[in-house]
Amino acid sequence: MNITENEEQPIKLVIMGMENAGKTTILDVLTGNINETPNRPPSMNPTKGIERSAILFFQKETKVWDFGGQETYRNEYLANPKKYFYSISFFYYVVDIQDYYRLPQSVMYFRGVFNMIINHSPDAKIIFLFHKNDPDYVANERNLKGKFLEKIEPSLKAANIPYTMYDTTIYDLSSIKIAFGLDS
Ligand SMILES: Nc1nc2c(ncn2[C@@H]2O[C@H](COP(=O)(O)OP(=O)(O)OP(=O)(O)O)[C@@H](O)[C@H]2O)c(=O)[nH]1
Ligand SMILES: [Mg+2]
Repeated sequence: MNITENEEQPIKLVIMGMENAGKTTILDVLTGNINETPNRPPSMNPTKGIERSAILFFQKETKVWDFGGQETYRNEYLANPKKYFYSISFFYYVVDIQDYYRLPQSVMYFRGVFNMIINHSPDAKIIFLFHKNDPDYVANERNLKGKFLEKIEPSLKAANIPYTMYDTTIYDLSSIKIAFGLDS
């Protein structure tokens, strides 16, 4: 795809990760649905399938695809990659760093979607959000961020794919905005 074609199409930004990781909450911060620091995690419903919306991202009209992370949906995406993984410019992968039990599944899910990205959107920019990095969360010896990276970095390096990462929490809205290039 050349640059001209690219500019004519709206940018496609995808956000994926396990169920309950915080994807929809993160998008609510970007759209202003959440505009002040909450006292406790807001009550959210699991996303059914994919929810599409639009945001301004680096001053450009951008289509956002919020991929609900429950198991049946995850299986569906991986079984039908051509339907979901085309023309992605930005691929955000959210890891809940407080969710010890889902970490191995999150590693597996990332591996699955990473293969699809390589095949269908090899130019996608990959961004990890290590989310629920709450101020009162004591990063104990479990170090889920380190464990996740240890498992997936070899594949990223072998494929020579660049990536960036951010630590985010709803208790610091700017941590989320910065990860999407908005304010400071
Ligand atoms: N402690 C904490 N909880 C959070 C944070 N962000 C989101 N949550 C909570 O995490 C839960 C799940 O949030 P959602 O945004 O619905 O998660 P999701 O990734 O969209 O889940 P699916 O739609 O099922 O894939 C909700 O109870 C949120 O309030 C955070 O930074 N810290
Ligand atoms: Mg959701």
